[in-house]
Amino acid sequence: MNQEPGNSGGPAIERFCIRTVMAPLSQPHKTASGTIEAAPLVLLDIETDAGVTGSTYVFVYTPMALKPVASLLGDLESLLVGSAVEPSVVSEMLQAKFRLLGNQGLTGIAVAAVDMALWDALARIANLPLARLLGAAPKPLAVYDSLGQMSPDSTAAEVSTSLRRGFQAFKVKAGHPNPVTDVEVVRAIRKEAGDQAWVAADFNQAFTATESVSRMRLLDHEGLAWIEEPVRAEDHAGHANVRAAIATPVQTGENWWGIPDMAKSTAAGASDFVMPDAMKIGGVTGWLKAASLAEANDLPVSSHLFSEVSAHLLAATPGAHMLEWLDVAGAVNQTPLTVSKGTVTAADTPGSGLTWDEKAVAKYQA
Ligand code: SMN
Ligand code: MG
Repeated sequence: MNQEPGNSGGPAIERFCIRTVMAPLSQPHKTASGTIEAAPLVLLDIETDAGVTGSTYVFVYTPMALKPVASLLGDLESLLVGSAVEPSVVSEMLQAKFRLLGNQGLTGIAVAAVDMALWDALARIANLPLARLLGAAPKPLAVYDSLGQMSPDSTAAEVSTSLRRGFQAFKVKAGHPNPVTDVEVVRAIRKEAGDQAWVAADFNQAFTATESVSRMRLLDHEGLAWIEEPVRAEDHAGHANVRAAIATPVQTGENWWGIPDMAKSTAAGASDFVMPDAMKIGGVTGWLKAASLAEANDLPVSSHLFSEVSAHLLAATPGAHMLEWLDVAGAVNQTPLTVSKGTVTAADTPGSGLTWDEKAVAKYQA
């Protein structure tokens, strides 16, 4: 029997504030499966009767998804006003409501947005950083700079800048038309950052298992920390086949819609590492379930995008591995993470690391 969010006498939801922005990126982010020119974000603030507001954002990949997600959140507001600030219960109830439609895509995004905003509200009501609310504490986390698909020379220039900012680890979007370019890019990073630099690569689902294995014949001896999404995200057997055929560890998870997808992937032995996306996995509530499943399968856990909340989540995750830095919300967040000696640490302040720059939000309103 699914719980309905009651009014347990604790804080309750009063209203939503929903805004859509196109947040500029430091540069367009090119992948083997498409380019992100700017970050389409839906900002969600949930005001509670405790006088505290929980904030989050969701990254919706394409401007076409901004209005539908905002509209869906508007409908959820009508449903949730007066409900208790109980994100686990609210997420379960909403997922039950979307059972027939499915909790993937726009519905999954909307439910995750509500979940992350409610957890932020809970942390602020408790006057705790989210990591402490989850039973841990902010701590230094290994971080990598997530670079787009560029030429070897452009990549080297980016790495040079990144090194000055304190990064010591780098991921590149591989899958260049000429496979040799992938090798040249990795070697350009090593030339700039040192032979022992941590380097990963991402195929972004662009190839068949056969094509991936063939490409990895060139990359497999470059000491990559991982090759990410070598085949379509939902092709768990394909991931496992590539994993069996190459020496480089396989990484995947950013496109799992909730725990069911993760369970299929781990059951298939699809990867050596996992990287749930805080939004697609189901917000904080989904992440906590994913962290448990990863621990049960002895799989190191990294994050995907959503660096602010991920810095809290990884601090509370056994087997935390790497935090991805791709600053999609930097243009509208006044309290960004800072990188120091290859690590980031969430601020020991209430919430999950977001304070809107209202002038910027207005400037970039979509
Ligand atoms: C990625 C995908 C889509 C948008 C930005 C980044 C990439 C990653 O797969 O792992 O960061
Ligand atoms: Mg990726």
